[in-house]
Amino acid sequence: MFGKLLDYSPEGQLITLRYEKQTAYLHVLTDKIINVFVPYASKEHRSKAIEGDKEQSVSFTLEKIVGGVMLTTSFLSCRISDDFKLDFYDKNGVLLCADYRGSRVPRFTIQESLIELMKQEGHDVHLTHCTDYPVQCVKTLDKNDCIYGLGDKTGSLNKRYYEYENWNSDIPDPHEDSFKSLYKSIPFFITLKEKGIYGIFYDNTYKSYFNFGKENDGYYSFGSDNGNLDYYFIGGSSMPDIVSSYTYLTGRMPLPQKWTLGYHQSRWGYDSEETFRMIAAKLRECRIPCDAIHFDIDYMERYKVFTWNTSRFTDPGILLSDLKKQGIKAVTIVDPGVKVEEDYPMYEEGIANDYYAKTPDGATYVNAVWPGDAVYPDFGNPAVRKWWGEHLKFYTELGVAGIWNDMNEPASFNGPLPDDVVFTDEGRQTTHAEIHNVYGHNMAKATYEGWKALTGKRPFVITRACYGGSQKYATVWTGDNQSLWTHLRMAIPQQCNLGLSGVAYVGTDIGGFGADTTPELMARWIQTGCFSPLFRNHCAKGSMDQEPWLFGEEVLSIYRKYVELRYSLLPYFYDLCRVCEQTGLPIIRPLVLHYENDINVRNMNDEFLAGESLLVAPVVDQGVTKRLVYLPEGIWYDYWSHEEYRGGDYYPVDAPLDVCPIFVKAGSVIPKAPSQMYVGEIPDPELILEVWPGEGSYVHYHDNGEDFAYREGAYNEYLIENKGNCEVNITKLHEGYKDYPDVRIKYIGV
Ligand code: MIG
Repeated sequence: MFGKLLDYSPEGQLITLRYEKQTAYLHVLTDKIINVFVPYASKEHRSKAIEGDKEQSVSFTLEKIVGGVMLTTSFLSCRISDDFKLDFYDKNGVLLCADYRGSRVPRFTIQESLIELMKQEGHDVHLTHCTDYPVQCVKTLDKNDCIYGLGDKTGSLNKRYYEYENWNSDIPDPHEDSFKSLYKSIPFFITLKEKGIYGIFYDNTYKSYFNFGKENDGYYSFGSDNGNLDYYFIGGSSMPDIVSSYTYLTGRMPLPQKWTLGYHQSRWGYDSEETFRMIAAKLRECRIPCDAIHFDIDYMERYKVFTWNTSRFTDPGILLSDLKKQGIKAVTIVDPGVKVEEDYPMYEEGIANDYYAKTPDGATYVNAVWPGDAVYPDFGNPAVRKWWGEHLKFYTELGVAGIWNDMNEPASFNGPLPDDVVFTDEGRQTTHAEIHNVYGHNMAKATYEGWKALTGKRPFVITRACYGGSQKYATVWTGDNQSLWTHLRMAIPQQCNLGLSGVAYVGTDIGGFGADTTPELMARWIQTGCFSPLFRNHCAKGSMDQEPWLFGEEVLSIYRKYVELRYSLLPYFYDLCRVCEQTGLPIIRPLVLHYENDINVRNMNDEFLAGESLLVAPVVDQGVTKRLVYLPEGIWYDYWSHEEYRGGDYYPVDAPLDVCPIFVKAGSVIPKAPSQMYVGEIPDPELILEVWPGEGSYVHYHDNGEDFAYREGAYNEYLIENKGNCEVNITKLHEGYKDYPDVRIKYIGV
């Protein structure tokens, strides 16, 4: 395809490779990140994920070798050969990743004669597993390679042997392991080898395909329908190092407001002032801590965004301020689809300014969503983002505290948007085919920036659809799951892989969105869910109510126990957010992130870490009251009984309905808060430091939890050294905020 390498020329850190049939580029961004670029569609990268110049000045060498050129940084080498074959090596010369040179051979073909018959019965028949895409890259796989990441895909943690597609999709059917796409497209994956590790960020927004060894055990491929071959090869010394480089490239979750880490109550179907007042009152009556109630589409006037129904709500401003007095904030849903209706200002203004997507012949493109016929704001246009952002004033003025962006795949009720619908990509005209996977990203960006400008506070934006890099703007949830045990189980690898893909602020609908939950499932879901950064019970209209008090006394008290656990751990979660902002490390982590050399955790689907100190092994199966827990190397303590365990082994652990097995790593310091009904109920709470046996050190972060003053230094940072034997040293690493009124040290296990 490329032919022979004719010559190569470096210009700064960009190397132009001239081949017989095509020119390609390698760009050394850092000693660990090399961009590979073949400009099939455009000379520019046009990345939506990466903002700003990520090149750090580093030295590297280029050396002519037999059959090609060797590029070497202090961390990586890349052998560049004819036909644009690239082979990456670590700094010791160990091969990490080679381009595949053989011909493609499917592991599986189907008997021709059966195809028609199978299709008639409705089977999904693949004629060949060797589809070629216009943009494509095939790389070798070693026997024990495991693959992680790729965002919100269903199925297991390890993506080896599976295939996926990136095409943001709103699929209301129960999400299954075999689904190729869901709402998000995050083309980043990490390959963990027996020895060695690397990541690849394939920055292409068109419909993309990933086949991780399903076609053939010896190679994997990624490709797209259109666009450039534009990927970043990321080397690193460990998985955290890779995640850190990926988030250096695409951005990190900014520190959220503290209250957003509290409990959220939601339901599609809360549709009147009385309902919201009743829910708030019930939460308080049942002593369930809660910081927010979500307003789903029924608060609007006929599903028109930027309106509020005034027959079912006498005065939303008063309602919201009454809720706020109880410590409960309002988060409102805002969908992208704008109702086609004369005299509706959003519609009229958008039409007058040409702010909606168009058909190829220049008419406004109309499809349908909740409000009926609807038009799609062209969020790739900066003027549209600004306009939308300014309109958010409607919500800020009423006292709304956060925005929940839904349906932004974008979803459509009248069939999918055709590929050729015309959108804008910044200054340039483009098509739905290219913009689809970043539509949610651009909407979240509009919401984030608009909200920030209006309030000066850290915006709380939730989005359903996103692309790589959306973590800079929004929190995500995994969309319409169902009240199924399989979905509770799936939530673990799904959130872990989102975290490895840079999206740290994640959650699933606790209790399940569709279908009806059972008391037992609810009890188990709250136990896992209380570790999700986004901690929200939500369910669908048409399914049974699932507020915590509807399952009897036993479940209510279990529910309360875990919401209280979460509230006590808020300083710890907030610290994890700070770590995430600085390093990109997620909050919910698969064990493999910290124990990558332990082969027992490479396929660990039913345990996870919350930060480095807590290991959670929830029950995710009906009727189970005892389970096997694997603990990686080191000493661990049962959170509840303080019993000591030696890591590197499996242990049977009791888990009656009210117990979620949790283990604390020896030497941990866990910062905790006194119990509160909402963040800020106690204006200036004390800090409780739980000090576990063993030695270790911990950095605790403290600020006002709301605005951006911390970026000017208004925060405190404390280094807490656990010296073992009930000895602790606290030093201030940074001072710019008030101290705690009191710091209480609780030694565990003495
Ligand atoms: O077509 O707004 O995923 O959380 O409750 C359904 C109604 C639209 C889908 C979201 C869900 C939300 C629901 N929405």
